[in-house]
Amino acid sequence: MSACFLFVLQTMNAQFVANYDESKVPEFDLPDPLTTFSNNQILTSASWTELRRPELIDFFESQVFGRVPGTADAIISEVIEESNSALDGLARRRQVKVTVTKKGKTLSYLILLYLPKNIAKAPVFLGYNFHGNHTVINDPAILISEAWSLNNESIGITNHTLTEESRGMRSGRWAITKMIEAGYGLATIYYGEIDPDKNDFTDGLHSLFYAGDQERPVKDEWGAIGAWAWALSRTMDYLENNMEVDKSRVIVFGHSRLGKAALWAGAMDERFAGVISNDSGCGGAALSKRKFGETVAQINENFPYWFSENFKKYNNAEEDLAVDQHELLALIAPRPLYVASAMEDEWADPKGEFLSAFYATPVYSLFGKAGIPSNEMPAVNSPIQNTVAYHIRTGKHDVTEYDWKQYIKWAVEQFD
Ligand code: GTR
Repeated sequence: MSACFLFVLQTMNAQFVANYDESKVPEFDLPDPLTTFSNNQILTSASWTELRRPELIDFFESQVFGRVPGTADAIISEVIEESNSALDGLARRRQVKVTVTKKGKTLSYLILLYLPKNIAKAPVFLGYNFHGNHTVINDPAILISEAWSLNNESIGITNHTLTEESRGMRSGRWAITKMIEAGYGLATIYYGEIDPDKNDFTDGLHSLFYAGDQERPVKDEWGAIGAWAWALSRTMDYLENNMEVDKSRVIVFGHSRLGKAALWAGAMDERFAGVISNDSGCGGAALSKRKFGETVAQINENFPYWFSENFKKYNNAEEDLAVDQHELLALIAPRPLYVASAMEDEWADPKGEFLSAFYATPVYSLFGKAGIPSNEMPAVNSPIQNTVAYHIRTGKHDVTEYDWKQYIKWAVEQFD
């Protein structure tokens, strides 16, 4: 075999090998959330809010998630289905169609809302689901979305189409009865209705916002995560005006890629009273500069449409990033924040998720709020529940009953 041929073969086979070895984590300088880009110390909560918070938002917008190019021309919402006796009489159910109009184009999505029956104004958890509202609980009244879906044969989704077969199949990820019993409601949306999770910018929300013959976002404009985050805020617009919801207690939740979207929405939009990141990993809670598990280059290669085009500048160049993800978390301060990891979810770098919450803590301290007290990870299944909360549980990348049990307990303590 010629040397040249061998080289080509080796290059083709040059596959990314994730680092899962703590001793191979590079030395890195973590930016100080309390030092501005022009090197000024932030000593008060007021100067955090006036100086540091805006420049960090600006950086995450232009370099990481991308900016939203403008506002919608109109947004209307209508209740298209409701019941005052859902889930065996425990809850009220509302299905609300939201229609966004921009430059004559429209995009509609459905919010599925369950509210505890005996509470006039309920706090709610708001979160996207991966495979349609009808998957979150076995309730025959839930409408099935016609939007494109990733296939998932384990829950009966083939041909990128949602069907009856997957009704209730993701109920294990949504402890709805437990939420209702604790006095909380749930608002959920199928994320594929906002932007289908594929490398195609001609569909979904982005396509409404193009100027002239634009066909994809420009370098500092939003990717899919930016679009998903934007629609969480539009859903907050709706919830704010819903008399059955306590708008001062809307907690945005998300798992994995949708955890990244929840963090970004919660960072930007201070109407979210709290934020929960479940296994959000790279581009979510995990520190990028550790390069442990999924890296910036990997995520941008596998999902080139999730972040802004600018974020690709940091592929294999995390040291050039003027921020790290602990500063995304810090943008949520002083509001309650829960970061959770799973033992077997090494790809998401549990330690990096934990340290990120730890390094966001000085900003919470500035507001007199308790964060993560030490850089020693807590034992498995032993949550730390302060204003900043963290747990690592046994098991895989998933949302489990254990996770919701902790979130509900913490929410009740923080918000009641
Ligand atoms: C993975 C991706 C992660 C995470 C995950 C998920 O393939 O690499 O960043 O977002 O998907 O959303 O389940």
